[in-house]
Amino acid sequence: MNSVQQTMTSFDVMARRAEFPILQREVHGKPLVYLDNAATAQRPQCVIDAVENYYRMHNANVHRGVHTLSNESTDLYEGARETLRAHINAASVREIIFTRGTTESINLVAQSFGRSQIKAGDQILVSHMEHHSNIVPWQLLCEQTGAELVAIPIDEQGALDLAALDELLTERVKLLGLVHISNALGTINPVAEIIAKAKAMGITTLLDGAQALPHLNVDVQALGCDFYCLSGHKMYGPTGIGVLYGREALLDAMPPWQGGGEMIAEVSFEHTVYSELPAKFEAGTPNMAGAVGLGEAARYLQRVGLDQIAAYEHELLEYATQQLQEVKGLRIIGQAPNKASVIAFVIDGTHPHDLGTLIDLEGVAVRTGHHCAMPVTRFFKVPATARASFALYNTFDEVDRLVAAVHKAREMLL
Ligand code: C6P
Repeated sequence: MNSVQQTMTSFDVMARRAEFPILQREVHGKPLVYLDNAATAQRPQCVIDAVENYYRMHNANVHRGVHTLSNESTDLYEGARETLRAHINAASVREIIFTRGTTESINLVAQSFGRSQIKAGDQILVSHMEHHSNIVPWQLLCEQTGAELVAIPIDEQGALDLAALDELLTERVKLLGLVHISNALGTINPVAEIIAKAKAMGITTLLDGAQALPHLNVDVQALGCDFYCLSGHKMYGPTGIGVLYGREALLDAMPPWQGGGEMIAEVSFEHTVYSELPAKFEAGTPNMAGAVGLGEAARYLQRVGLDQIAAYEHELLEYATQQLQEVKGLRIIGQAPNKASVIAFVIDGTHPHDLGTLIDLEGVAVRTGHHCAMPVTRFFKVPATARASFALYNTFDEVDRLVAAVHKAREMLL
């Protein structure tokens, strides 16, 4: 570990590492360096235990039985909802809808809110740095309604063009959908400020928080957004579970998206009465174990402390940025002043996929590709990037391993 950096932080990264069993494994005979956290983070033992314990001791369908296991399962599931409510400071558990993840949360808003509120001629404003999950659901809605999708430009650093945004915020915009932290660039957008402007114009706002939850304290009431979407697996929780936060008045007025069990109060062939929130938007047997694991992940983040995590990851980001910039011909894609711990890069004369394959041989996992944000790679005129994304368990030694692997790969390829 770099001794200067070591003295800068009091964050006990070795204690954190011990909580993640997968970090003990080797890849290609070398200790694993996992730097693909933006794609999915690893799970701590407490989350694995919570899921296992749920299946071993409490598994039963929720809200359906009078028997003991069903009641226990319901209590655990609803307890997780309360944990998530508190974690993002929503006003009520009625505002926390369990979904499969960010993608499903955005699709729910597009199809339920969008189809009932957005019409031909309206505009939906997103940004040029969105993940496909915050582009394609709106394109589908535009095809269905005749609305128009408009993108806020970005600049060469990978920051939003705020002057252009001001011009684009017109009466025609009915919904603004913005990524909180970009997965492809690492940019942290000034979302509170932007939401305030949109709100003043009566525009409904949605934030894609998939990458924000593992790095930041998120307070949906302080942000003032109408909808906030997150994925469990990016914040050390299970896959297949996430949350849609929506302001209660909006969710109440929205029609159900999917029909089925548990989202109804009464059904006959003539007429169906829908359940109250949040059940109205949770058709079918939910992912109970996933919700329990996600609740535990939120508690884990609170125990470690998101402010401490953010400060430590910022040190890692600065060190890695400085070290990678020493590599000849390496260009970092995304150099906005306010960034989370994501570094996307290309090296002149090499293809990112070849780089990624050679880096893997050194036991270091990075993602290569367009990261489901093709407008970004197109904007920077690159076919793809290699992306190292850091989590609370990564170390300065691991940054050194990454940099050594990049140097070696470059020499082999050129
Ligand atoms: N980004 C990445 O490697 P889901 O798949 O629904 O959990 O999350 C989708 C999603 C939405 N928005 C942002 C900003 C994201 O980063 C992601 C997932 C992963 O960058 C997988 S493509």
